Amino acid sequence: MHHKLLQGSSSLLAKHLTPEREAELASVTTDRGFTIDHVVQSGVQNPDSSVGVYIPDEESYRAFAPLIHPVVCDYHGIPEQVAHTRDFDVSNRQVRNPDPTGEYVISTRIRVGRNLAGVPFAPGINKEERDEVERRIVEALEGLEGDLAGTYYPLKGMDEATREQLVNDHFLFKQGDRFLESAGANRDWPDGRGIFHSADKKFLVWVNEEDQLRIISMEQGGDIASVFDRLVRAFTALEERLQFAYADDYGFLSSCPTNLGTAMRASVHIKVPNLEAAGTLKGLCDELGLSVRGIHGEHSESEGGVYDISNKRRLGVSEADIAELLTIGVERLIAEEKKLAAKVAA
Ligand code: ADP
Ligand code: CIR
Repeated sequence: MHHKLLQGSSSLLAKHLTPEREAELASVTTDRGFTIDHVVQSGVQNPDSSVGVYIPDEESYRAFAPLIHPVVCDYHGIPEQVAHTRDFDVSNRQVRNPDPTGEYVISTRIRVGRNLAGVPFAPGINKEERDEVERRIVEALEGLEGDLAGTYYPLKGMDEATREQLVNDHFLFKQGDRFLESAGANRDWPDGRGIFHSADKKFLVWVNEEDQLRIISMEQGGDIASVFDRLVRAFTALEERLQFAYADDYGFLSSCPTNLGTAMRASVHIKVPNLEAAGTLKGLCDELGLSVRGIHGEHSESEGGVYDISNKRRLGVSEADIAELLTIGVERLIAEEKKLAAKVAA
C-alpha cells in the first residue's frame, strides 16, 4: 500500500493519503485506464517531494478528488468550496517596478501553464497525441503578430550548443527532473517538445514540457507591469485560437495541482545576499505568500545571493492579485535587505 511507503515523507501526498482514502480509491479506473498508482507514483518514488502527485488527465481530477482536492486546498490555502475568478485589470492596483534604481532585481518573468481541452496532460499523453498537440499549438503560434510574432524551434535536432545556451540564459527548459520522470512526463523525450520565441526573447512559449503550453513573458529589470501586460496579451490571443482545459472551480487545469487556477507564476531574480546570510529569506517569503527557488528554477540552488522569488498560490487569487502580491512582496524584501546592509556597514 502506498501510504505505508510514504511513512516519514513530509509531502502533501503523505499527509492526505490516509489508509481510508487509499482503500476508497483503489478500485477507481478512469476511461483512459488511469488509476491511483498513476497519480501517486512520483511522490512514492520521491519521498522528498513537497507535493507528490501529478494528474494524467482532466477526468482524473474528479475521479481521484477525495485525495486530490485536499492536496489542492492545502497547497493554495483555500477553503473546500472554490471558484476561480479571472481579473487582468491592474490599472487600480499596486503593480509597478519595485526596484526603480535597478540595484536588486535582475529580471522579471511571468508564465502561465495551459493544456488543450480533451487531451491528456504530460503524465498521461501518448506520442501520437503529443505530436498532434505540438502541431496544433505551432499552427496557433504562427498566427501571432507584432511583438508576439516569432519562430518555433523543435527540441529534436536542435544543436547542443544552442540548447545549452538557451537553458543557461533561462529561456529554455531542461529535461524534466526525477519528479517529472517518475510521473511519466519525460516519455519520448525530446519528440514533440520545443520552444517558440519572439526575436527579442521577451515572449516565449514552451511546448509539451510539464504542461502542453507554458506561455512566458520576461525581460531584464523589474518592470512587472510591462511583463504582465505582454503576457496577458499573449494568452488572450492564444485563447482565440485554442481551447484550453478549464473548470469553473479549478480554473485552468494543469498536470501539477500547484498550477491550477491562474496557472500563473510571477517571479523576479533578486539579489539579496544579506537576507541569505541572516537566514531570514525563507521565513519572510512565507509570510509574504512567496516561494523561493534557486537560480536555475525549481529544485536548483542559488548563486551569489540571487534567488527566484514568486507567488506561491495560483488558485484562489486572480492574475491581477498575483502581480500586486509580487510588487508588494519584492518591495518589502528590498526594504529588509537594505536594513540588514546598513547594519552590516555600521
Ligand atoms: P516554471 O517557471 O515553469 O515553474 P522553473 O522554476 O523550472 O519553471 O523555471 C524555468 C526557468 O525560468 C529557469 O531557467 C529559471 O531560472 C527561469 N526563471 C524563472 N524566473 C526568472 C526570472 N525572474 N528571470 C529570469 N529567469 C527566470
Ligand atoms: C514535488 O512534489 O516536490 C514536485 N512534484 C514539484 C511540485 C511543484 N512545485 C512546488 O510546489 N514548488
